[in-house]
Amino acid sequence: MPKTRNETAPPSPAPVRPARSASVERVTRETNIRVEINLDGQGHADIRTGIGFLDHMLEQIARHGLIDLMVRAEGDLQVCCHHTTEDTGIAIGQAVALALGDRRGIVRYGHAYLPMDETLTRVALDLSNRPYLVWKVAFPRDKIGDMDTELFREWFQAFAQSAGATLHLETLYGENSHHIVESCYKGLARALRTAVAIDPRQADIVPSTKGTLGASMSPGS
Ligand SMILES: [Mn+2]
Repeated sequence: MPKTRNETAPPSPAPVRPARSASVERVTRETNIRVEINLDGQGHADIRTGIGFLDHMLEQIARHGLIDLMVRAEGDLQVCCHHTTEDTGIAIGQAVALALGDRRGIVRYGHAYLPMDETLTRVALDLSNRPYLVWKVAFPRDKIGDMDTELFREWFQAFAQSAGATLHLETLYGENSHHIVESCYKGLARALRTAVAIDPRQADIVPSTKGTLGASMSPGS
């Protein structure tokens, strides 16, 4: 008896998930920002904010998060770095939230202990759609390059708010301000990499007992 087509057909391949990508354009009287993100990328960074040190930090998110990230920012740097810093946090957070969609299948939680020479920072992240920042980071110096170190809290607050993330950062010890802030961005990158990953055991499930992590969810999930 001849074999049927089904008996000889190779097993069908696992369905391929489309890459989770998004783009955001955010224009105000203070800044003009464009962001493109691919959460399933390879860590490619193409960042130009007009602030060299901020570029260096945002590149860490891409490289250590395995996220492809393009950022173009034209801000009122003649005023100071404040608006450009804060608004890149908003726009990158928005892009992460858009790319995550209904957050189905994600691991949701991520954390990292990030050493950098004498500095150790702990980052814990919940992509809960419940924005909250805990910031226990202090800098010995007021400035790094052109940037006031107090601006980094603004960046992480803006990111947590617009990404819909509960985000806790604490520098446990450290002396060099450059290392301290860089450990925060690298720690965020590592925590994000874990939290946005698709968990194969719950790939079609929204990881909440409420059944939703969507934008219109009520508090308490
Ligand atoms: Mn550095």
